[in-house]
Amino acid sequence: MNTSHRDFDMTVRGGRISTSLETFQADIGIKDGVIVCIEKDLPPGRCNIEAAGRWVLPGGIDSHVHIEQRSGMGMMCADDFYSGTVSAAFGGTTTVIPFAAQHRGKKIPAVISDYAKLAREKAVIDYGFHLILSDPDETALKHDLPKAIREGITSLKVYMTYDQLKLSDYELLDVMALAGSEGALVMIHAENHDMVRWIAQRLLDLGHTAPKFHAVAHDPLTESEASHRAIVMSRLIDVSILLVHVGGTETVELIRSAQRLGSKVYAESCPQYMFLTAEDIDLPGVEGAKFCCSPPPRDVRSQEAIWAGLKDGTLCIYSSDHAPYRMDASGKLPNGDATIFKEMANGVPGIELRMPLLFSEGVMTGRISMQEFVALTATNHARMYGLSHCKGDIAVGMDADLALWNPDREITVDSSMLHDNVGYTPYQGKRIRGWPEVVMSRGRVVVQDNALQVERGSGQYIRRRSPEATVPVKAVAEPTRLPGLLGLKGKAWPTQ
Ligand code: DUC
Ligand code: ZN
Ligand code: ZN
Repeated sequence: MNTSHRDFDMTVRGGRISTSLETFQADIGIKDGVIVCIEKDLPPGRCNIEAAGRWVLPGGIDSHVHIEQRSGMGMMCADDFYSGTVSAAFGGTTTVIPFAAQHRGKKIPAVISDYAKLAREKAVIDYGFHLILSDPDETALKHDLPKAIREGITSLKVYMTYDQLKLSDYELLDVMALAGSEGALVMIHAENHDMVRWIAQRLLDLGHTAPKFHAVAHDPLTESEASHRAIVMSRLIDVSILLVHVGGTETVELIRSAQRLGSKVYAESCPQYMFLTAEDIDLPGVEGAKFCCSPPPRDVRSQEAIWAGLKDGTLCIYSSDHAPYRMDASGKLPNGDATIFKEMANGVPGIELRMPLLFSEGVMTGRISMQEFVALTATNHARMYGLSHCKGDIAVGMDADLALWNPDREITVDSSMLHDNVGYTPYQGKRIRGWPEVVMSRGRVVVQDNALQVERGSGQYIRRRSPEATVPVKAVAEPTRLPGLLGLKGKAWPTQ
């Protein structure tokens, strides 16, 4: 080992390290924010953190969060870049990828630069951006998107529903083709808009306005139909897509079979589809609004399907889809107690509890291994979103983004202990075993002794690279000839 590397700014000592591939006992030496040495019995550095009895894991990457963003329905979410990233850090997450959201009529370069300014002033951990695209016109497709992708925004989210955001199938194909040629990933919110609208109108005609009817309007078939359509479109032109917030059994099944056919479809799920069901929404008055997101939580059978999908790789990403809206006129209740299910802001908070919930219910119960936990919460995000050159792993040369987990710490969730700006949590009262007690980002201690240790604005923008496939494609179907016939250039993703 290079002796100059013995001059550590910090060491993390005596912990049990886990990456997505292995677990072992070692010390970690850090210099200039980067891991420079992983060995047993390292000499002390200028600062030293005792990690005996702790799991030392890569800091989490939450690749689906809504922070300081206006929704399609025009509501500003409750967390800004300060409260959102502080809350993330307290839950073991050291990198977030929120959405710069293009609303119709807005120019993409301005959307990105305005959003970047908000983040620069407030974020306490590192971040990249996705772009939500609602207007893929010629300027966007020919100029603005290629430029944004080259500048490190290598993923685009598109919606198949919501009046203000929805793209037509024609537009979806345009965006997929562009992403394929520029080496970006298309993230898809897949719900059949007209099916949801049609059911909702009939429910309202019958006087069914309570929050629980949100889950009825967003029937699982609305999700699986749109997911299937998106998958077929991506196969048609041989482009990779990622279906976000998958919640339904049938959707998991069809993703699994599409992958067997060689489809380059990847998929994400979130805590709300593993720890909540539609029954949670069935509360008196408007209380159920706290549990309403799209797609909605389903049932115990679909929870099991999500666990199985995360375990067998059908679903490779576990993120929070943190969509924080308060129980007041700013978010969930624009018309107070008279708010009907169609009017509530869509989304649940989860940025702080995402990792503790999976650690407790997954690792501590033996449902998943520690390596699987690391892959699902960090390493796969890094690969899928072009961050694996610096994040998502514990290895020499990587950013020293680490979380020290105490597996013996037990807590009962109460919204008052969380650091977001929402005022409630759908997981109120839940017992959690295991907690990230020390969280470090680029070698800086961000959280220790239950207190924030860094300044606002100290997080950095990460220019992301092209995505990498997280699972090998096993083709059994005939490959499409269309890209060749249409002259679509494909940029192959690197594989590891
Ligand atoms: N989609 C999301 O990804 N988050 C919240 C609401 C929505 O529709
Ligand atoms: Zn969505
Ligand atoms: Zn979301």
